[in-house]
Amino acid sequence: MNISKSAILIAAAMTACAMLCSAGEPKEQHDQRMEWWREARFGMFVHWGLYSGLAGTWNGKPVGKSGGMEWIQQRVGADTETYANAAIPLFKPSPDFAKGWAKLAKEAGCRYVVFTTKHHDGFCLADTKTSDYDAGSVLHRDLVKEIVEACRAEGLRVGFYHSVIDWHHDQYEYAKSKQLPHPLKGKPYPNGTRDHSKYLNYLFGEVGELVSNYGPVDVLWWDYSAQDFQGDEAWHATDLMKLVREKQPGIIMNNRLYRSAEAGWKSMGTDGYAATLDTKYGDFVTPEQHIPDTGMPGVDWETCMTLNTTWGFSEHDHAWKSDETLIRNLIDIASKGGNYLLNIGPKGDGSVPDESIKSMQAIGAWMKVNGEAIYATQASPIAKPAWGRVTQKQLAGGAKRLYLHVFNWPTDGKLTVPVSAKTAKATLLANGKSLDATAAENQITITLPAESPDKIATVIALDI
Ligand code: FHN
Repeated sequence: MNISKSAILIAAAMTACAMLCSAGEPKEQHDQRMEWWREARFGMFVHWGLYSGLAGTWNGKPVGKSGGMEWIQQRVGADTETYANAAIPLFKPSPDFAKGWAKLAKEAGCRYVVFTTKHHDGFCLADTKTSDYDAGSVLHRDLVKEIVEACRAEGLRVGFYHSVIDWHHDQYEYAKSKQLPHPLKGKPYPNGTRDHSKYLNYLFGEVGELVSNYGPVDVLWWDYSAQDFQGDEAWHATDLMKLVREKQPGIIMNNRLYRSAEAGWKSMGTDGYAATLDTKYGDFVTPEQHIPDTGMPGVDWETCMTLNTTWGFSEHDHAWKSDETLIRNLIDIASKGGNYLLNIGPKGDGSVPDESIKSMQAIGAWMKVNGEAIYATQASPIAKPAWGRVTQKQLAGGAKRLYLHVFNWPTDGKLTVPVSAKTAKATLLANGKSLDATAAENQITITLPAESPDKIATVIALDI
């Protein structure tokens, strides 16, 4: 068959295209950049700022018992001056607050920490030249520097959360979006007409400092866009991401400068996530407060979640998730090939609520024994079994190791795994004790001890 020269050229071009992530980055380079993040599986989110000192209380009364108290300015409809006058006196970071965070993250088994350099209220934790609504002007400290140094001292990767929404800046044109929140939403601009491009100059300046002044930054966690205000129109997103990548070539960024199906969001709902991502919009999709039922095959994704119901500290929110829920969430997410970014909301002095410390330490105790079954694993090769979840690793020589995370211990002492294999070797991960495993046609049956060693999740390593 005589294949025309142009057909060969077209096929070659298509192959080259397939090898490139749509942002023009070769696939192997993209995979290499994502490698540490994909292996990490578990990070600590930190929401901390002026709202933390208010602790969900305004004029001596609880603003609410649930929901994000980092939104307190929006929830009470305070302008920036009223909010700042109430909040600043209560925001008194102790000298070594950041070391406490970093030690807790390390103890929990987290591999990276993402913290709020600026949330929607617009207050910057950095000592920035771009604003006097910052820790440098108010506290004569650079809190970003303190946190980065503490995290690095514990060998943790560092991520900057940065809100593009800004309730402080007097040129931020909040009227451009009906969907994004603002304390003055629906009201005329108090300072007359606004010029959003001036806000963008500020945004680029502040982000430019963050990616220039603190050494290698591993993650930039943007937050957030709406369908009616996103991307280049809202944030000059293409140029903003270009600025960041030029300063930090290895950085990993989420998709939240955009909000569209091809950027991994189907709707305004935080559950409207799509397992599609053109990487020009970012490197991972960010399901919030939920775990996609079958994961998000084909894209990198990270579920972010609170320990109770609020991201920022609230003295009224006692709806703490159980250790079982948190550990099984981590396993569930890893079994679907995702990352878990679990949030703490420190108080106004930077101290971490006792309940949060206990939760993170409980996860750490489980990870100390079973971390091998989470770190650097891939999604399960089989559908979710009734007894628990599965993660996997490729072993040298072509063998495969399945990690069987058993939540529901079989009463008859027999665990069936629907995989076919010629040989099977099973051990309890915690102590290396061998277990009897028989390989049949399409399943392997493992004989278990009468009692489950770990009531939350016992891990069996099955080599096939
Ligand atoms: O509005 C924020 C919220 O306060 C919090 O920071 C979460 C974390 O993912 N992001 C936005 C809501 O989606």
